[in-house]
Amino acid sequence: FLAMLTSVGLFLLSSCSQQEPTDLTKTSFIPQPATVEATGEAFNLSYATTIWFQEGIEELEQTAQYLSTELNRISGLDLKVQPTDKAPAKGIFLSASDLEDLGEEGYVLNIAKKLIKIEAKSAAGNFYAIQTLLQTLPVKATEAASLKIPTGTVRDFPQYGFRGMMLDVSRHFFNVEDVKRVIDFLASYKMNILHMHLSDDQGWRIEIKSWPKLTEIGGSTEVGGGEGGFYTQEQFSDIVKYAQERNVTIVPEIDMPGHTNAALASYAELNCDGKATDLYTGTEVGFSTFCTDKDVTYQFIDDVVREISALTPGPWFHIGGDESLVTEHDDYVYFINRVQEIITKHGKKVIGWDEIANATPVEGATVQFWSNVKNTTTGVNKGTQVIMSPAARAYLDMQYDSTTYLGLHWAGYIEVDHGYSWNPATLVEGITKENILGIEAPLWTETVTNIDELEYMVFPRLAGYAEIGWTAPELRNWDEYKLRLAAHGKRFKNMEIDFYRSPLVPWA
Ligand code: TNX
Repeated sequence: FLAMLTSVGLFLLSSCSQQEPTDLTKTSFIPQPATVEATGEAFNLSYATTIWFQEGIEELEQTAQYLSTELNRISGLDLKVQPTDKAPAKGIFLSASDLEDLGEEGYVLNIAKKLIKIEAKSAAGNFYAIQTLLQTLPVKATEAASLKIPTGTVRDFPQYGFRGMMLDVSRHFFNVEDVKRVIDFLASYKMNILHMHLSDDQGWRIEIKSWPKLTEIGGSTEVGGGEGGFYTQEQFSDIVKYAQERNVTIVPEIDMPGHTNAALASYAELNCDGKATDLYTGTEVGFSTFCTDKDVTYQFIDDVVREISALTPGPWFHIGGDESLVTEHDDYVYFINRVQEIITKHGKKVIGWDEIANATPVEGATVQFWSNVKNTTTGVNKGTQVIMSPAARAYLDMQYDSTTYLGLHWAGYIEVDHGYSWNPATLVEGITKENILGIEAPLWTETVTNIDELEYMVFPRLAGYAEIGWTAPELRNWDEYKLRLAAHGKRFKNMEIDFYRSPLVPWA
């Protein structure tokens, strides 16, 4: 009854009040779209609005359902989803069409008085148009009047196809619910990758049925000695599905041959001396290594890669490869080359931290630049693509300034403007846009213990990384961006995000 009363109330308000002129170009979109044109009128969202999708396209039905859930949450309305074989006269219409100039992920969002029409080549494009549309509305309907959507047209497409964040669930464990919340954050800013750092010295976080002690022992603790945790394969599949429904691809990482103490503590045979190590709950790096000349090591990796690959429909498998400080150089090269063969055999493409460039990258391999320019340009010279994650600009675990109570600062402080004001295509000499797959902002969690702390390090910087990955550099500048970001402060509050209120941003 209450819901009915609210809907009737909203309807009366929106249909009786005077139509004031609107200006779609004044909406604070993040990421900033390629073009926005305003026509000054309003589309009224009401109980009578139907969400249509082009008949016969299953993915569009799923996208339409997503829109309906989001709009229903915002408005309290109960909007119906319906297939149609021709363009309707009113409502919201999701459709597939060949917009060649806007690429795989581009879209056109046309908002008229009676009809909101989305055209895109893919369901992903429709999904991004929906995110743009949702940013014209409040996160929660606190004022009914704002269920008016300003009319106009947005034509839009991303600069890079890989727009990601990494979450380290090894140093501190984050449960399924936390991970889903992170996926929602990514989706609302048109990011499409969640890289999950699933293993490290301090914890092994994914069930491997053929090697059960990995989680039994290796998953039993975390930094600081807490109880750790892990995802069962069913839970992990649930995360993958949730991500898929939001156009986010999960990139699983098993870090090796270093950063492997949790596995070495679980199985004695993975150690060169045949003795299991002790569990580790500190924060040192670079002290562990798999035994690179034992067959069992590669049998183990084959099993792990096979089981995880079967759970992840995305094209990539991240093999880590960073900071293997106690692995001899030749052993490292031999190891990385053998592991790449295993990844390839299981049908996945290799990603590794920039150190893997020192081995022989396989066809289609990508190096993730985090600190070493020489490694990265070596990779490019050997034919790899690059993911840009420069620690001094894009590490979400770096402190904002010297007063930040969480995080590290080995790569410097990253205030919100510093994190925003760089261009992936010009940051490193010799690495240009053609070499770059995209950008990723990693959150290492040595100091980050729960979802509130995660939010504080991630927000508001994540919005900036989303914009760097999406928006053309000539449309980006800090002085204008900070005003749009300020407007998003209200969205963060309504989403109950515990964000850092940077003094550089004039929060609304
Ligand atoms: C370096 S970045 C690491 C991680 C740490 C991080 C802390 C990288 C590839 N390795 O093991 O967690 O610094 O900022």
